[in-house]
Amino acid sequence: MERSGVFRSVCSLDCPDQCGLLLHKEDGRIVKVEGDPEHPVTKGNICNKVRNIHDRIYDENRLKYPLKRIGPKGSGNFERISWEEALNTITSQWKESIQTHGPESILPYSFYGNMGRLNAEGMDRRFFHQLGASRLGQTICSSAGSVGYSYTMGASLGIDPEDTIHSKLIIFWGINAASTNMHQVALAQRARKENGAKIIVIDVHKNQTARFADWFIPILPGTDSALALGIMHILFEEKMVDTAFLVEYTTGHEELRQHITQYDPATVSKITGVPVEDIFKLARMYGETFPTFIRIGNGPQHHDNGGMFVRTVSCLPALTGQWLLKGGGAIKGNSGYLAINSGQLQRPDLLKNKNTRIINMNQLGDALLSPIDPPIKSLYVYGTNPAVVAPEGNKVRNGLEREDLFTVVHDLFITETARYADIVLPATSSFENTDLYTSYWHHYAQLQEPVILPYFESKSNVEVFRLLAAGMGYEDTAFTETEEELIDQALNNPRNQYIEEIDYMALKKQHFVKAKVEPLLTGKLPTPSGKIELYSERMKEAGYPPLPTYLPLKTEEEGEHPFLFIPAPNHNFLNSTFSNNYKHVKLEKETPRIHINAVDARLLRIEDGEMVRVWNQRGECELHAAVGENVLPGVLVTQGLWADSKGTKQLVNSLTPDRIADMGGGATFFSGRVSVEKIGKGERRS
Ligand SMILES: Nc1nc2c(c(=O)[nH]1)N[C@H]1C(S)=C(S)[C@@H](COP(=O)(O)OP(=O)(O)OC[C@H]3O[C@@H](n4cnc5c(=O)[nH]c(N)nc54)[C@H](O)[C@@H]3O)O[C@H]1N2
Ligand SMILES: Nc1nc2c(c(=O)[nH]1)N[C@H]1C(S)=C(S)[C@@H](COP(=O)(O)OP(=O)(O)OC[C@H]3O[C@@H](n4cnc5c(=O)[nH]c(N)nc54)[C@H](O)[C@@H]3O)O[C@H]1N2
Ligand code: SF4
Ligand SMILES: [Mo]
Repeated sequence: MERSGVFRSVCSLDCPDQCGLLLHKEDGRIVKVEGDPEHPVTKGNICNKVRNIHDRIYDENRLKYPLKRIGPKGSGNFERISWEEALNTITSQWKESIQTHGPESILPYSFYGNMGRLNAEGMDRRFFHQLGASRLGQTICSSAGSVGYSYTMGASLGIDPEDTIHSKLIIFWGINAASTNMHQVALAQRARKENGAKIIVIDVHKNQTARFADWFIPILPGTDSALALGIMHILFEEKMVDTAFLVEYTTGHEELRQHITQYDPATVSKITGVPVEDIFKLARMYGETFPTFIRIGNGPQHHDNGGMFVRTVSCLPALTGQWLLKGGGAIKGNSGYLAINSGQLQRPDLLKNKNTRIINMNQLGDALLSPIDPPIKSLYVYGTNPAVVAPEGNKVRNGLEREDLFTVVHDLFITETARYADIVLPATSSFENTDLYTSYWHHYAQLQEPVILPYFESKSNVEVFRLLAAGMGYEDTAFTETEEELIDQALNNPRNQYIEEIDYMALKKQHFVKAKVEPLLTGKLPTPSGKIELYSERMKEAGYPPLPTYLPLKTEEEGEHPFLFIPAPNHNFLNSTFSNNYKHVKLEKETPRIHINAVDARLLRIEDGEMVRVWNQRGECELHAAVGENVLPGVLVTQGLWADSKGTKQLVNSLTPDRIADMGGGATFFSGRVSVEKIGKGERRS
C-alpha cells in the first residue's frame, strides 16, 4: 500500500447521495477529504460532515482493541483483551445458548452505519443463516414507505435524479434535502437557474430546505395523504388530468375519480391546516406545469399512516402523465435499479429452519423484556446504535441492562449501546475495507478498496464473521470466499438486466458504473397489472383500502398530551454517527433545541432559549426552547440524535413510540405526543 497520494473512495454513510471521494494521504494517514470532481452526479461537492471525517477516523476515542466489561452494564468500564479471548468468549457463550435455548435465542441487530453491501448484508447474513439465529426485520428507516410505493409502482423505481434538471416544478415533500440529500438540492438549483423551475417544500418544520424554497407550505404532521387527495380532487374537478395517460398506463382512474370527491378543499384544509386558497394554488401549479418532480422524503412515512402516505403521493404524477416526460415523476427510493443477487450474497439457503422467527428492530425493548420463547439470551450489534436511535429508548436500555443477556457490540467507538456490552470489538472504517456500494438515489455503483491500513487491531465485519465461522466450526466455502468473489456474486443477478455489465473488474477500471436504465414505462412495471396501480387489488387482499386514502394518526394510543413531537435528524450528524465527535458537535454550534410556536410558548410562559422539560408516559427529555414561527401550533420539532453519555437528558427516543406503522413493520418516530413545561432560565433539573 502506498503511503502517500490521492486515492479514489466512496462515502459509506447511510445517505442517498453516496458521493465519490478523494482521500489525500500523507505518511500513511488521511489528511484531507474532498469530493471527486469526476463523479457524474456528486461532482466534487461533499457535505461538511465527511469533509471532516478524518477527525473521526483518528479521534482519540476510537477503539483500538477488543474489550471486556469490568463494571456494571451501562457504566462503560472495560479492559483490553486479545482477539483470541474475545472470539473464544463469544463462540463458547453461543454454543451454550444454542444447546440450552436453541439458536433463535441469539439475535443479530444491525443497520447501515456502513452501506457497503458485503459488510452490511453479506458475510454476516451467511453466518447467522448457518447459525440459525433469530432474523431481524430491518424496518427502522424506510420500510413503510417502500411497501407503500410498491403498491403503486411495483418496486423502488423512480426517475433518474440527473433528469431533474429538466423539471419545472420541484416539490420536496417531507424531506430536509439541504441536510439529507444535498445533491438533489443542487440539481433543483440548476433547474431553477436554467429552466426557471419553482421549488416547493411541504413540511411540518421550516427547516433549511424550506428556507431555500420559493414556497414553503407548513402542514400538520401525519396529514399529507389528505393534502395529496385534495390536489387530486382539484385536478379531476378542473379537468387537469391526462385521460389518455390514465387509460393506457394506470388501473382504476374511474374509481379514483369517484373516491376523491370526499376530499374537497374545505375538508382537506381542516385536516391539514393548509388554507383552502393554498390548496387550490398548489393543485393548479401542479396541474399546469410540465414536467413536475416530487422528491418523497422519509419524514412523513415515520408515522402510523406512513405507508399510505407514500402510496397516495406516488399516485399524483400519473394523474397528469408526468412519467413520460424527462424530469417528470417522483423519487421515493431508487434501489430497484441496482438490485443485487441477495440469494448469492446472503445465502438464505444455509438457514435450515425456514420458519425462523423475525424480530422487528423497532421493538427491541419489548423483544428483550417480554417473555418470549425462546428468550433472547444474546445480542450481537453492528453498524447501528440502538440505545440512541431505536424508539422507546428507556425500554431498550432496560433490556440492555439485563444481567443474563450476553451482548457483543462491534463498532468504531464505545457508543451508548457499547456501554452495555459484555464484549466490544473494534471495527475498521470503510476506508480500510474492500466493498461494493450502490446508491439508493442515483444510478451508480462504486468500489471501495483499502486506502489505509486497519486502525490498530480493528477488523471489518466481513473479517469478524469469517473468524466467528471458523470458531463455530463452520466449514462451508461460503465463509472463506474473498471480497472480490463476493462482489461478483452480488452483481451477477439474472433478474436485473440493468446491472448486466457491472462486475468487480468494471468497477475497478471505470470507478463509477451506471445501471443501464430505461425509461420507466417502456416495459411493464412490476405491479400485478404491469401498470401504475391507482386501484390495487393486492392492497384490498392485504386489508387496506384499495384506493389512496387518508387515515388519521393513532392519537388514541398517546394519552392526553397536547403536542405532536417530531424528533428528526440534524445537519452535522448522520443519525447518531458524529454525535460523539468533538469537531462535529462543534459544527452543530447549538445544543439541541426544540421548536415551539410563539402562541403555544406564550400560553406556557416559555421564553426563547429557556430550558424546557418534554415528557410523556414513556420518558422525559430536556432541551432548549426555540420560540417562533418555524412550526405550527400544537407541534414540537427537534433535530439530532445526540449521544447522552455525559448524563444529560437529550435522548429524544425516550419519548418516541414503538408502535408499528401501517405497512412494512415501519417505525412511527414522529407520531408520538408529549407535554412540555418550562424548567427555568438556563436552569436544568438534576
Ligand atoms: N445530515 C444528515 N443527513 C442524513 C441523515 C442524518 O441524520 N443527517 N440521515 C440519513 C438517513 S438514514 C435518512 S433515512 C435520510 C432521512 O432524510 P429525510 O428524507 O430528509 O427524512 P427526515 O429528516 O427524517 O425528515 C424529513 C422532514 O420530514 C418532516 N416531517 C416529519 N413529519 C412530517 C409530516 O407528517 N409531514 C411532512 N410533510 N413532513 C414531515 C421533518 O420535519 C423533516 O424536515 O437522511 C439521510 N441523510
Ligand atoms: N428520533 C429519531 N430516531 C431515528 C430516526 C429519526 O429520524 N428520529 N431515524 C431513523 C433512521 S431513518 C435510521 S436509518 C436509524 C439509523 O440508526 P443507526 O443505523 O443506528 O445509525 P447511526 O446512529 O449512524 O449508527 C451507526 C453505527 O454504526 C457504526 N459503524 C459504521 N461503520 C461500521 C462498520 O463498518 N462496522 C461496524 N461494526 N460498525 C460500523 C458507527 O460507528 C455507528 O455507531 O435511526 C432511526 N432513528
Ligand atoms: S454523507 Fe451524503 S452528502 Fe455527505 S459525503 Fe456522504 S454521501 Fe455525500
Ligand atoms: Mo434512515
